[in-house]
Amino acid sequence: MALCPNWHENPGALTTCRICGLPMIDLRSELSLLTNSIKSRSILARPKSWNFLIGVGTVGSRILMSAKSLKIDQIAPRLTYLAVDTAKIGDVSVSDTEPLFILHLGSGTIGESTFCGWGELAAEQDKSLIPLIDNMGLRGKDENQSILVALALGGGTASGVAPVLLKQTRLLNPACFIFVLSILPSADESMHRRINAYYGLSRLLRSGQDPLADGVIAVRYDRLKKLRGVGETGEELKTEEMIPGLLRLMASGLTIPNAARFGRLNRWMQTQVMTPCLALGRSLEIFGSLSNVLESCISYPLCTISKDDVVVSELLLRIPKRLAKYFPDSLIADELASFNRKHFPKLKSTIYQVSYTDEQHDRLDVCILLGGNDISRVISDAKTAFDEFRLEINDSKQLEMYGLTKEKVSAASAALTFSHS
Ligand SMILES: Nc1nc2c(ncn2[C@@H]2O[C@H](COP(=O)(O)OP(=O)(O)O)[C@@H](O)[C@H]2O)c(=O)[nH]1
Ligand SMILES: [Mg+2]
Repeated sequence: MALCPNWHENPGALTTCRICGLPMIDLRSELSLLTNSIKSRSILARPKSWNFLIGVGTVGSRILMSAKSLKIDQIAPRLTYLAVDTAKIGDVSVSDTEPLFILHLGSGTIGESTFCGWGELAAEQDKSLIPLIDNMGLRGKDENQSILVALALGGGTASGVAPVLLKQTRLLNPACFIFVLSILPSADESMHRRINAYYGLSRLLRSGQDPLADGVIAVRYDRLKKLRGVGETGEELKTEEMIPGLLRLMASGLTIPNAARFGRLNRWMQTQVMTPCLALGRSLEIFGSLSNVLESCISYPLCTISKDDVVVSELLLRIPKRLAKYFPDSLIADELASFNRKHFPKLKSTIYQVSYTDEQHDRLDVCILLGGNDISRVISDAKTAFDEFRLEINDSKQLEMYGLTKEKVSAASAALTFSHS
C-alpha cells in the first residue's frame, strides 16, 4: 500500500490517488531531495574553522600525524586536520573530540597510486572527498581562512589528489590562503616520480587563472636528507623530524591571523614557489647573534635557487620567550635588512614573523623562504622528465595507461611554461 498527501490508502503501483487525485508520495525520492538540499547548504556544516592542516598521500599523512604531536594547534588557532590517502593510513589514535578527518579514497581499496593521472581519477571518482571538503567549515569570501598542505609531489596520490582537493577549497572560499609544503623528488628518482611532480606543480600553479596555491614551499628530498638540525634537548634531529620542524615554523606565519600578510605578498610579487632555508635548534650561546644564524641558514637552501633570482625573502623565527627582550623588532628588522643586502641584489620585498616558545633553552629555529619569479631552476629535473614523456608517449591509448589524456598533458606543459616565462 502507498499513501497520498491526504493519507488515502492506494495500491503501490498507482501514481495518483484514486480517491482525491493528488500525486502519490514517493518517499525514497522525497528523502533524497531533502538530503541533497541539506548537503548543498554548507551553512549547516561544521562551524567555520580558521586553519586547516591537510596531509595528502603516504608522506603527507605521515607529516600530518607528526605535526599533530608537535601541537601545531597551539600556534594555529581553531585548527582542523585532514589526512587523505589511497591506501589505509596506519597507526592513528584519534579521540572523539579531536577535529581530525581521515579519508581513504575508494575506501582504501585502491592502494598505492604510482601515477598522477590515477591519483587524480581516484580523487575525482571518490564519492566522499568533495562532500567532506564541503562540510569541513570552509566558506565565504573570507581572508580569515588558511590551508597548509603537506605532501611529496613525486607520489601519484599526492600529485593527483591535492589539486582536485584544493580546487574545491578555492571554490568554497576563493579568498582563503593556501600554502603547500611540498617534497620534490631528487634528481636520481625514477621518471615516474619526476613526471608526477611536474604534473602536480602545474595543477597547483595553473596557467591563465589565479594559482591554486599562494605558496608552494619546495624541498628537494636529496637536500633534506643531508640537512642537520638540533632538537629542543640538544639531540641531533633525524630527517623525518626536520619537516615537522619546518611545518611548525610555517604555521607561525602562514596561518590565521598572519597568513594574509604572506599570502598577499606572494600574490602581488608572483612568487608562488618558495625555497626554504632552515636552521633548527641553533644555540644563541654558540652562534652569538641572529645574523650568524641567518648566515648558517643561507648556506644550505633546500631547493635549487640562485641568489640573483630572489625578489622576496620571508623570515620565520621561533625563539624562547625568556630571550624575547634580546630580540626587539628593530633588531630583527635591521639584521634581516643587512642580510638581504648582502645576499640578494634584486630583492624587492621582505617580511618576518616571530613566534615564541616556553622552553628554557637558548635555541632559535629559523626558516627563510626565498621567492623568485623564475621557477625554471626548481622544476628543471621534473621538466626534462615530463618533456621526454610527452615526446615518447603521445598516443591516447598509451596515455590512458597512465590515467592521462592529451589535453591534460598539454595543459600541464602550458601551465609551467607560463609560470616561468
Ligand atoms: N619526507 C620524506 N619524503 C620521502 C620519503 N620517502 C620518499 N619520499 C619522497 O616522497 C615521494 C613519494 O611520495 P609518497 O607520499 O610515498 O607518494 P603518494 O603516497 O603516492 O602520494 C618520493 O618521490 C620521495 O621524493 C621519506 O621517508 N620522507
Ligand atoms: Mg602512497
